[in-house]
Amino acid sequence: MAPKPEQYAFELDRAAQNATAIAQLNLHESLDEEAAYRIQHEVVAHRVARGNPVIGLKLGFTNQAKAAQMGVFDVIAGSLTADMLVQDGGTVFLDELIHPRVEPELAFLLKQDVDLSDPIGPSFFEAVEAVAPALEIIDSRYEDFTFSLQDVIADNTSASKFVIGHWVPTTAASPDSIANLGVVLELDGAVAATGSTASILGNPIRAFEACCRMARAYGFTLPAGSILLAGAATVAVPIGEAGSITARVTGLGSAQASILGGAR
Ligand code: OOG
Ligand code: MG
Repeated sequence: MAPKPEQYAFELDRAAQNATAIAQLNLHESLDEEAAYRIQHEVVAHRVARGNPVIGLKLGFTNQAKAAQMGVFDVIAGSLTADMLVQDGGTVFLDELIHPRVEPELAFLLKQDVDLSDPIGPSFFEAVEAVAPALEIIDSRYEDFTFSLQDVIADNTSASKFVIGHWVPTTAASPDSIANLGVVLELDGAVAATGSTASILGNPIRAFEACCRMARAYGFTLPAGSILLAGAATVAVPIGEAGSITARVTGLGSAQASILGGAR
């Protein structure tokens, strides 16, 4: 008999807690995306039960190069919990992670609850109070960082840690202001990847719309104060033995973290 969703959720949560990879679940053989999101919500419920509330929503595969890197082309969403947030300039501890990779991203801060019963919803500038450069550290709980769409959804989209730089208020006066900004990812001060915010769904403003769409479809909420991660602006880069990671976004600033614990 196939394992129950709560068994999959337990296994994925334990893999994250123990920083030990598990074999790929191959959920695509038996489950659709909706069922995979139900497992994800159970995985997140374990974290919430340990005192780590949900503080935001992240998107994955909003960038073509990144999607091609993993061979998965549908936009996915996951929950960000309080224990995942690393202060800007703070430290990421490798002993909590399996095989982490880092991505430069853009973050949005919601100033109002998004009413998901309204099919049109607020515009980006109505809902988003500020934008910030961000780093996302992803860490698939599957061996070899290999998964199907359903597998990565159930694994809370590999969400692991994230760092937010200084928030910059959005101004309705300049709707194109974040549409095409240069993005650089640095490991130990050396350029590891470059891209543009334009590679995030053609314009990162669309990532806000995608958050609303995914929230409606799969039962996420978007309360005021939520942090949204728009998805990577470049491919993900293994952290390896790097001692520091930095994302720089032209005109917005940077997000940075130190890495401690040596390579695993
Ligand atoms: C899934 C997460 C992808 C992004 O920004 O595209 C993601 C993965 O690649 O493990 O966070
Ligand atoms: Mg990401």
